[in-house]
Amino acid sequence: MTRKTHYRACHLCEAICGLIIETDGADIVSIKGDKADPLSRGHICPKAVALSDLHNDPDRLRTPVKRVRNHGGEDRWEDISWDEALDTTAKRLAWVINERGENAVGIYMGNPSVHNYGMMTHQSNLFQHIRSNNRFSATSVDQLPHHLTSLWLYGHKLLIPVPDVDNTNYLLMLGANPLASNGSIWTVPDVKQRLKTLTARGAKLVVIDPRRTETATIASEHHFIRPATDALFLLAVLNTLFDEDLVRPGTLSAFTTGLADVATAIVMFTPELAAAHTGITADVTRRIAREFAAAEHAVCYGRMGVSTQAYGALCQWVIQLINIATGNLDKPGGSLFATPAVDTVTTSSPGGHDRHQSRVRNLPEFDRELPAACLAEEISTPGEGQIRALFTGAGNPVLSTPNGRQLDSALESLEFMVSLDPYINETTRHADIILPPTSALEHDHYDITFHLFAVRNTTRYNDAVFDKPENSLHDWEIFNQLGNRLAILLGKSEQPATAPHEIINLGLQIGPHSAKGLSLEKLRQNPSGIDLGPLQSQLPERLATQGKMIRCDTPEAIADLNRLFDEFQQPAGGELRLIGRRHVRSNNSWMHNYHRLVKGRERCTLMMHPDDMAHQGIAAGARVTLASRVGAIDVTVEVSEDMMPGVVSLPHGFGHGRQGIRMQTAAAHAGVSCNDVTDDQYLDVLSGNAAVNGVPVTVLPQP
Ligand SMILES: Nc1nc2c(c(=O)[nH]1)N[C@H]1C(S)=C(S)[C@@H](COP(=O)(O)OP(=O)(O)OC[C@H]3O[C@@H](n4cnc5c(=O)[nH]c(N)nc54)[C@H](O)[C@@H]3O)O[C@H]1N2
Ligand SMILES: Nc1nc2c(c(=O)[nH]1)N[C@H]1C(S)=C(S)[C@@H](COP(=O)(O)OP(=O)(O)OC[C@H]3O[C@@H](n4cnc5c(=O)[nH]c(N)nc54)[C@H](O)[C@@H]3O)O[C@H]1N2
Ligand code: SF4
Ligand SMILES: [Mo]
Repeated sequence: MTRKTHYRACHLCEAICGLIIETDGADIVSIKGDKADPLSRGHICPKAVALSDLHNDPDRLRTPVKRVRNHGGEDRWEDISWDEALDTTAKRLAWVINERGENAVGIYMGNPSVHNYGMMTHQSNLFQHIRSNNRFSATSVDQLPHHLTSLWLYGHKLLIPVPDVDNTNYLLMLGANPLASNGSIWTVPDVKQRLKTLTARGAKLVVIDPRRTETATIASEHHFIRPATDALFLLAVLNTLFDEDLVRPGTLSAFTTGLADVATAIVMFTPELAAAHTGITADVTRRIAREFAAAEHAVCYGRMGVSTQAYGALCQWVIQLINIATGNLDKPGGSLFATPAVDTVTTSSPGGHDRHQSRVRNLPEFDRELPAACLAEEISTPGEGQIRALFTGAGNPVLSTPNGRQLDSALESLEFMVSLDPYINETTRHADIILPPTSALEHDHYDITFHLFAVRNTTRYNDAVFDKPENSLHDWEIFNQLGNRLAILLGKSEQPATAPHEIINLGLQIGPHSAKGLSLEKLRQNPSGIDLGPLQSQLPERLATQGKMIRCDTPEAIADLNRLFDEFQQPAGGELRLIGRRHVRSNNSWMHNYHRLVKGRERCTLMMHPDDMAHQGIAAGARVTLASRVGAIDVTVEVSEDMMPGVVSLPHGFGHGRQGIRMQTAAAHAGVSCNDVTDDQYLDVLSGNAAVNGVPVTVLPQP
C-alpha cells in the first residue's frame, strides 16, 4: 500500500538510539536500529519495538476525560472536549490562585518530560503564571546530588562530565547498572559492547554494588558494599590519594583551589573506618586508589545507587574530587563535558540551593524545586501555603516517590487535580481532569537533554512518523493553550505559540557548532544524525564559576562530613537494607502495559541471599512480608547468591493492582510498589534527595 521509511531517535531512555521505522499506512511494520546513527551505530534494546505497542495501546487516552464520582463513591470517566477540559482547568487553577494564593498550586513533573522536548521548551508557558514555591519533580528521587555538585564545582547544574568509556584505562563504577538501564547521565548506547571492548583492550572495570549485577558480571572486579556506606569508601579512596602522595591534578592546577583544605577535612576517613562499615577491606580500598592513580587515564562514575541514598550529595562530590585530584577531569580517557549542538547550559539558569525551604519540614529547594519526599505533607498539613490544587505532568509520584501510599491518600484531599498524561494510572486516577497528549510518534523529536551527557557529540532531528490526529494536541500545545487561558483569567498577557522545532532551529544556529552550518533544514536532510566529533577538553573556558575557578573545598559538603562521621561512630548494625533493581524490559512505572515487555517470569520479586533466608526460616519462592517504619507489603522471595548478605532487592514501578486504573496488561502483572515501604523521612539531608536505596527493613515469613 503506502509503505514508508521513517527515521527516528528512541526517546524511551537516555541512550537515544537511532531507529528506522517502516510503516504501511497507519500500521507499524518494523522497528530496527539505524546503523547510520553516528552515536548509537545500530544498537537497540527490546523496548524500542514496544514503541509500536505504546502507539497502538487501546488504554492510551485519545481525548480528555473528567472524573465523575457517583453516590456510591465510585469513579467514572467521561470523555470531554478540549475546550471544556482546558477552560475548566484554567478556571479551577485561577480560582485556587486567587482564593488560596499562588503557593496553593503544586506542580510535579516526571521523568518522560525530559525525553519529550516540547515539554521542556513550553512548560514555562503555563508555569510562569503559577509562581508557586511548591514545585516538585522526579529529580529529587534521582539525580539531584549530581546537579548540586556541578553547581558547587563547575558553576552550573547541567555541567556534568561523563566517563570517556572508549578511551579510559580504568573505570571505577558505583551504584549503576548500565547493562539494565542502558546508562544514565551518561548517554552511551550499546554500553555492553563498549564495556566489553574496554576490558578486552586490557583496561579495568571495577564495579561497587550490593548486588552482583549484570554489569558486575562482565566487570574485571566486583565488590559488594553495604548500602549507603559509599561515602565512607569514596572518602577513603581520596584520603589514600592524599596520604600516599598520589594527587596529581596536572594542568587542572591552574584553575583549581582548595584541595589541600579537603585533605585536612577528610583525614579521619581512613580505609580502616570505611572497612568496618562497607565490607570492603582496607587493603582493597588502598589498592583501588593506587591503581586508579597509576592508570594513564582513569575515571570514577556513580549513579542512582549512590545518588538516592543517605549521603548522595557527598558521594557525588567526592567522585568529582577523585577525578580532579588525579588529573582526570576534562581529559580524554577520564571524564569530559559534551558540547551539544543546542546548548542548554548557556540558556538555562545555573540553579541555586536552599534559597527557600519547604513549609512543613524546612527542606531546601534546589533550582526552585522542593524535595518530592515532602509533597504529601505539603498537601495534607493545614495552614498558609498548603497545596490545594495539583498539576502533574508525565509523572507517577504515587509509585515513584517514597511512602507512596501516604501521597496516594493525600491526593484524595485536593480541591482540584489535573494531569497531563496519556494514562489513567495510580497517580492520575486521582485527577479531576486528564489531558492526554499526542503519542510520541505523532510529534517530531529532538533530544534537548541527553546530548549534553553523550559520549560523542552528535545531533539529530526527526519529523513525526504519523500525522497528528484530528482533535488532538501535543504536550507543548497543551502547555501553551492552558497557559494562555490562565493568563487571561489572571489579567496577564498571552504568549504566541512558537513551535518547538523553531526554537531548535534557532538554538542550532547560535550553538557551539553553528560554524558547521547547522540548521533544522540541514538536520532534515540528514535524518540519521550528524557527527560533530569526539568530546574535547574545554576547561577552564566551559566553567560557569566565578573567575572560572574550581573551588574544591565546598563549605556545605565539608560541613556534612560531620554528619557522616557521627553516624558511623557506632558499630555496623545488623538490620536488613532494601535496594532497588532495574530490568532492561521495564522503564520506571509506565511500561508494564505492553505484553511483549512483561511476558515471562514474574519480575517483581524480593531477591535475598540464601544465608539471610535460612536465618529467617524462609524457603525459596515463599511469600514474605517486607516492612519498614512506614508500611508493609507482601512479596515473593527469589533466592539469589548475587545479593550481598544483609541486603534485599525489589524493583520499583510496580503496584498496579489498585482500583480505578485503566492499564489492563499492567494490572494483570500488578506486583507491589517498593515505595510503599521506602520512607519519606529517610533522605540525603544535604540535598533533600530521597534515599530510596539503603532503607532499613524487616522480612518475615508469612504464617
Ligand atoms: N530498562 C530500564 N532502563 C532505565 C530505567 C528503567 O526503569 N528501566 N530507568 C531510567 C532512569 S529514570 C534512570 S535514573 C536510570 C538509572 O540508571 P542506573 O543508575 O544505572 O540504575 P540502576 O539499574 O537502578 O542501578 C543502580 C545500581 O545501584 C545499586 N545500589 C543500590 N544501592 C546502592 C548503594 O548503596 N551503593 C552502591 N554502590 N550501589 C547501590 C543497585 O544494586 C543497582 O545495581 O535508568 C534509566 N534507564
Ligand atoms: N524505590 C525507587 N523509587 C524510584 C526509583 C528507584 O530506583 N527506586 N527511581 C526513581 C527515578 S530514577 C525516577 S526518574 C522516578 C520516575 O518517576 P516519575 O517520573 O514520577 O514516574 P514514571 O514512572 O517515569 O511516570 C511517567 C508518567 O509519564 C507518562 N508519560 C509517558 N510519556 C509521556 C509523554 O510523552 N507525555 C506525557 N504528558 N506523559 C507521558 C506515563 O504515562 C506515566 O504516568 O522514579 C524514582 N523512584
Ligand atoms: S536502549 Fe533506550 S534509547 Fe535505545 S532502544 Fe532501548 S529504550 Fe530506546
Ligand atoms: Mo531517573
